[in-house]
Parts: sequence; C-alpha cells; structure tokens
Amino acid sequence: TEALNMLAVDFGASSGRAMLGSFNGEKLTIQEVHRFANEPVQLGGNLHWDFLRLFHELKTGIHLSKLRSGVSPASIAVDTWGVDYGLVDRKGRLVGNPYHYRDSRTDSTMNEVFGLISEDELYKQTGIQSSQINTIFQLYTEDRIRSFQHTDQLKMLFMPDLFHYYLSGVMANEYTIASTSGLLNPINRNWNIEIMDTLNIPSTLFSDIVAPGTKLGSLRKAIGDELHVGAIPIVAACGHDTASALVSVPTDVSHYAFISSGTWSIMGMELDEPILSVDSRQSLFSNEGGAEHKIRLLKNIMGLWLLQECRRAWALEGTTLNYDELTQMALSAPQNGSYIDADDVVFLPPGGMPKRIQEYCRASGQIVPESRAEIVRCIVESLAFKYKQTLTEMEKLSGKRLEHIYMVGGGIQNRLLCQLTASVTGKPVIAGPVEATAIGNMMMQAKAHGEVKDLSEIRGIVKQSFPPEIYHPEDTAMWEERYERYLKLFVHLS
Ligand code: LFR
Repeated sequence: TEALNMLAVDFGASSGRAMLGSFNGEKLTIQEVHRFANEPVQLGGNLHWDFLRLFHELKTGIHLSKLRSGVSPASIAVDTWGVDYGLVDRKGRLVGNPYHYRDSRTDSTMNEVFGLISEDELYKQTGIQSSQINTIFQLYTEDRIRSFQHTDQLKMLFMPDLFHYYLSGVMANEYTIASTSGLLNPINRNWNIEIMDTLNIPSTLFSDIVAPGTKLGSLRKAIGDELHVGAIPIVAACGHDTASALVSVPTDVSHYAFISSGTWSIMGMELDEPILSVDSRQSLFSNEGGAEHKIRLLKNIMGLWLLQECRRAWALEGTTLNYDELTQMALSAPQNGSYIDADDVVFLPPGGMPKRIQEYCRASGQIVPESRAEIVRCIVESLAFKYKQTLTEMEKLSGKRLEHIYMVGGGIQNRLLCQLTASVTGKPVIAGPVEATAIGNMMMQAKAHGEVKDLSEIRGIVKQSFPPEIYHPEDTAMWEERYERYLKLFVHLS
C-alpha cells in the first residue's frame, strides 16, 4: 500500500516548523522541510505576533513539502501555542494584528474581572486557572471589539483556526485550542455563554466547536495556484500544541505524569473528567481539553523560557552561547543551592532575566548566583524541584500514584534537565519524542483519514517509530535533602 504523507505545521512561541510525515500503516517517519523564527514585534506600545510573516512561512512550508517529496501532501494541519487569537470581519479581513499573550495590556485585567465574578466561581465554571494571558482576560479588554460598529459581524479565531481559515476559507474553533481560552464549560465541553454574558463578551464572536481530527475543507484555489499544489485537504488536528504533544506520549498506562518541555514546561496528567475543587485551583491546575475528550489536568511552569531569556540577554552583551554550552556550564558550576520559584509572575515578561533571577535570590535571602554558569544551574535545579512539587500535588488531587514521568518536546534535548528530573523526583523519566507536537499533529491527521482508530493505537505506533530514552534516578537522598530546603523557601508563596 501507498504511504500517507501529511504536513504538520507547528508554531511555537519562538520558532515554527513544517514537518512532513509519512505513515505506512505501521510506522511513521518524519522530516523537517522548513524551520523559521517567530519573532514578536513591539509596535506602538503593544506586543504583537507578526501574523503576515507567519502565514508566509506556512505557505513556504507547503511549497517546500511538495518540492521535497514530489507530491502534494494528503493533508495539512496547523497547531500553535495557546490562548491567542485574531479577529476577522465578515469579509474575511484580519482586524488589526493579533496580540502576544505577553503583552502588558492585561496586567490589571484579572482584578477588574474578579469584581464581576470571583476567582473561585470562575474556576468552578471553566476549570481554568486564572492567568492574565488567558483569552478570557484578553477579550475582556479587547479594544478592537468595542470600537467595531457591528460586533455581531466579527469572528474570533484562535491562532490555529486563523491559519486554517486563511488556508481553507472555513471558520471553526477547534476544541483543544478553545479549551485554553477560559471560556468553555469543562463538563459539557462547550462554550460557557453565561460567563460571556457576565463579562460582556459577545457570544457571536465564537463559531461551532469542532473535534480534533475533523476535515475542515481544502486549500483555497488561489493559494494552490500560487504554490503549484492541488486542493489539499485542511484538517483540524489538535490545534493546541500541548494537546498535540500529548497525543504522542508513548505510553500504555492510563495514569502517568507528562511534561511537555518547550518554552514552557507544561506538566500534568490525563483524566476522563475535570477536577474543579478549591485545592486544584489553589495548586494552580487547569483542566484543558485533549484528543478523545480527555481532560488534561496541567499547569504551566515557566520552563526553558528562563534559560532562553538569559541566553538572549547574554547575546545582547556580546556572548552567544548554544544550549549545549549552557548545559556544560551548568554542569561545572559550583552548587551553591540557590533556587527560584519558577512559577513566579516576575519571570513572565521578556528582558533582563539574569538580573531578575539574581534579585530574586537576594530578596529571598540566598547566595546570589554571580556567574552565568551559576545562573543556569539555579534555573535547571529550580525547574526540577518545581516538577517534583507539581507531581506531589497531582498525586494528592487525583488520588493516583504516578510511577512514570513522560517528557516530550524540544526541551528533552537538555539532558541535564531530564536527569535532574529523574533524580529529584525519584521516578524514571521516559524521554521522547523530541518532535512530539508535530507527530501528534500528524497522527490526528491520520485519524481523520481513517488510517488509525484511536489514541491507544496512535501511542503504540509512536513508541514503535520513536523509541524513547529512559533516565533513572541518581543520588536521591541528596536531592531529597535539597528539596526540603527548597520547599521551606517557597512553599508559603504558592
Ligand atoms: C505551550 C503553550 C501552553 C500555553 C502557552 C501560552 O506552547 O501552548 O500550553 O499555555 O503556550 O499560549
């Protein structure tokens, strides 16, 4: 039989990639056809995504996939980071440039919203942890809606939906990306109109929710002509990158912890029903939606963003280091045992990261990491401690023992972090695949084509195709002791 070729375009917060997959019914092989930077633009006081450039890169990816394999792919699906969106008018024109979730216009929005609905009630109604980046808070302050005369003619499309719309002309909100908004009812998995009404967010902005693995339409003729490809089907896979990554966790057990490691570390577990308790809210968990109606109970940990930002700051000072060099530095750094709470909002915005980390250590009465190596060490160890803390919380909330930690995504190339995660938590870390997001995207396309049946079949195929690497715990007693000290420093903060 002929292999199925699929194009997955995955937009991350700092880079994007177009990956071509070939599935022969048993194994998936992948190749990168295009990789590009995603550089947000500060414009007149606001931080925006450069949507036009990103759409151009998407088209380049489609074009190159045809050049590379000689045929048009059997389908295309896009996934992106969560929460952000574009607004489209009734003629299909993009209204303004999509904002970046790190833009400062939502800095005080949460408190305004809590005046209308309490944080606790909001959590019960949506299952989503309040964070200023969430779509619900962005839409609450959305000036483009208020200044628009005919609000009912505006549609909001999450980033993957927006790409799909400009590719196919079909408007839809895909379930997993919609689940990051803070505007869904986590029980019936549909729009929460009551919350929209309370916050004066027009419900007409939203479209019908489609399930991951739905064929939306086909590539617009104009684009097909431009790129010399045919009317390729456009599929909604899991539009949310983290949901997509989770599809390809190579597991066959139902209770396990996962860490999707990229700019963010998204740590969580998979459940059939949401946990909406006060405990869950207070330990900062969200209930997002996954493939096959699974709930992803997870939390966003600041992750390798801390390292990326340090690297950027040092490059501005004239020293450009790659991630291997950074890890090598960390290995040789003196272990002065200084830690940060990697979840703290002070680390959210870009800029001046090394200084912020030093100040954080100073303010919490610890030895200030002076050298770059010490700063890197501080970040990586603090992340591992945060993972352990999160694991303990999840076991408590769910009442399940989690014996394995699956780590997926580009961040697993940081082997020091994988090893420390195993050592600090005392659990084996099963790492891989690196390209989990693109692979999950492709396998949901294969599902839309009827080539695979369900999640468990998909995960078996991923495990066969990309054997994971296992890290075993080391020096557990020593890490236990340090973890106790870390907890004393920060537990009162969270
Ligand atoms: C990861 C991610 C997270 C989301 C964050 C912001 O790329 O999608 O899941 O919370 O980006 O959108």
